[in-house]
Amino acid sequence: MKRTTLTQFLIEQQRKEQALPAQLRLLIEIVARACKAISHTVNKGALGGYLGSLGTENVQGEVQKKLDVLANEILIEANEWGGHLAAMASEEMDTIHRIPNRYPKGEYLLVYDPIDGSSNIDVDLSVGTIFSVLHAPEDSSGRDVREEDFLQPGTRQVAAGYAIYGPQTLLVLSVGTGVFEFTLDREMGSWVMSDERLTVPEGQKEFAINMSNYRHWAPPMRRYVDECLAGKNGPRGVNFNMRWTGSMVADIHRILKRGGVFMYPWDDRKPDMPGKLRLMYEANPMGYLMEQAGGMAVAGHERILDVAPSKLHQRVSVIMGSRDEVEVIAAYHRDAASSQQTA
Ligand code: AHM
Ligand code: MG
Repeated sequence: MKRTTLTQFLIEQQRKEQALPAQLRLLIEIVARACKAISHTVNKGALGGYLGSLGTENVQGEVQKKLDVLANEILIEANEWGGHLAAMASEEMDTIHRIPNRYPKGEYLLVYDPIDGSSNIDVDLSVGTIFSVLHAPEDSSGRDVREEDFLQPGTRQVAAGYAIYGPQTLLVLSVGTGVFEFTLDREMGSWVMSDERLTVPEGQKEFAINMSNYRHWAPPMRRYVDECLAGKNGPRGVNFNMRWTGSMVADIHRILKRGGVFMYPWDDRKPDMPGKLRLMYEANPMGYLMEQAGGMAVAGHERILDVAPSKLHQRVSVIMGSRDEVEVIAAYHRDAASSQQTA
């Protein structure tokens, strides 16, 4: 079997597809290298003293795990000297991280969730790193990058991906020319392509949602899940399966490979919050990958990538996966919205 490494793939994308400027290629190589280091740290677990919480909270009031903070530092150290970034931002930092003046600055903004699914770290379930890349606005050159410069809709992403630290360590990536998967070859220390041009299958009757929140959901979500649970004898006329890992990367990866739908909708536990998951470094990069793989990603009836962010850590309702199922759920949201209008 011909082995294509990540480096070869990126060079080919740069040459043939003209999809990849040199700085963006460097950025992806560096993020991929940092993910190798994070994978090594995740693997060491208790042996490295890396499990457990730090006793601190991030800006969103969530308890930080040691690995959240460590992985965040690994990504900063790997990226800040390369000359490809104007600034970065992450789930674990209150505000943006500017590139220190001792390093050259580049044209890209990197936004990431260093460890997604943190609650799974200590029980040895899959976790991952999610990242999204944007262009710094043209008018930001020659001045300090500001938080507002990051507030661009997901349609403006030029690349996105995730690493998943599971039974295998994988990197799943898109630079706007489809979705490609690479497996970490630990002996060689390289990422080797293991799946190309991923397409989200349709017709898979499987949904992923935290069912314990059922009583808090809005009517269109309950309608959809009720119909799934009713199975063969219900309105859908078919039995559904359910899976929930509690790590978005793991659930999304399964759906990219075998279809189905992932949902973390708005609920009334915190009615003023549009959802639990974060737009800029969870929903947008995953939505971009889904769309690049032929799937669909909505926040109800609105496309996630069209949502205009008003703050860095903005949250959003998330429904994404196989086009056929997401369309059903989006239609239920449209129905509910139009019957509210006519009431
Ligand atoms: P995290 O980035 O702090 O780990 O939070 C995000 C995670 C997602 O990976 C997952 O889909 C969701 O939160 C799980 O939430 P819950 O614990 O409510 O099921
Ligand atoms: Mg997360």
